[in-house]
Amino acid sequence: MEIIGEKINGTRKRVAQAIAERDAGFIRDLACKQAEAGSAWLDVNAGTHPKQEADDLVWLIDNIQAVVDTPLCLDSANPEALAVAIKAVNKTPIINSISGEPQRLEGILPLVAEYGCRVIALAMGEKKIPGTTEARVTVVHTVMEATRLAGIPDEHVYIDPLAMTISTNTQSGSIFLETMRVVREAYPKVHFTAGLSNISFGLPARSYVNRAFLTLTLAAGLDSAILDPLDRDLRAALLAAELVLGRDRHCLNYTRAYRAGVFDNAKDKA
Ligand code: THG
Repeated sequence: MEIIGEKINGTRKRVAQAIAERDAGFIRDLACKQAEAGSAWLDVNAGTHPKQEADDLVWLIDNIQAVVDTPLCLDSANPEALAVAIKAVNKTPIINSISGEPQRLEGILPLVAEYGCRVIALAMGEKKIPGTTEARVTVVHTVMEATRLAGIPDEHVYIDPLAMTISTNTQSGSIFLETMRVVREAYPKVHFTAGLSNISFGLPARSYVNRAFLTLTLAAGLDSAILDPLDRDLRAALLAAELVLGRDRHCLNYTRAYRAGVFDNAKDKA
């Protein structure tokens, strides 16, 4: 599974501060640490200042690319900011994200097609996040019709069925899994992704919920996720799940990570 490192996100207080103060060292450090921890992509979100978003994104991108060559996942709903950011990247990025919203499709799909990007598509329309599997699948059909019309291959599309917190709807996990199952049947070539930690928002001991969700969604075919790669327990859960699912040839990833100290090795010996 491909890890999309989540930490460079301007909605986080410490990152917002670093952006405002142009604290390059803080951002570069986050980029290095997430790349070292095995991120295939780094999510870049400049936060919630629409007027400054393009400038902030380019500043973030320049600083990340000064220290790592991991490709980027440009996290913005703003077509103008994305059009500027896309010119600043060294490697073809993932655009995060489109949705069923016509404005977003019209503004962002031409960019995705022109630059040959991958794109994350949220299973939601203009406003509310649909509460049922059926309604989410309906949105996915709309989005897939638009991506195909724009000439984007299905294998460049990452469907995000939307992980919503279980604390306000106990069915959130099963709606996610069921949406994945139905979409996978209709579009076998698309990828899947999720903002993993949303699932546990508002609950105590969140990391257990995140790990259970990751394990179950991996078994159901999740092949990428936006998560904290510096969470060692989460990475250990990921390595163990992929091992059990037969996706780790000669157990190399698992044993290498063990030797690198990703697991709580002391507990293992007790
Ligand atoms: N789907 C897609 N993109 C997304 C999301 C999604 N992008 C944003 C978000 N959701 C995923 N990214 C993050 C980034 C950081 C944190 C959570 C999700 C995070 N949260 C801390 C927490 O949860 O405790 C609190 C903030 C902090 O540390 O300051 O760090 O669903 N396509």
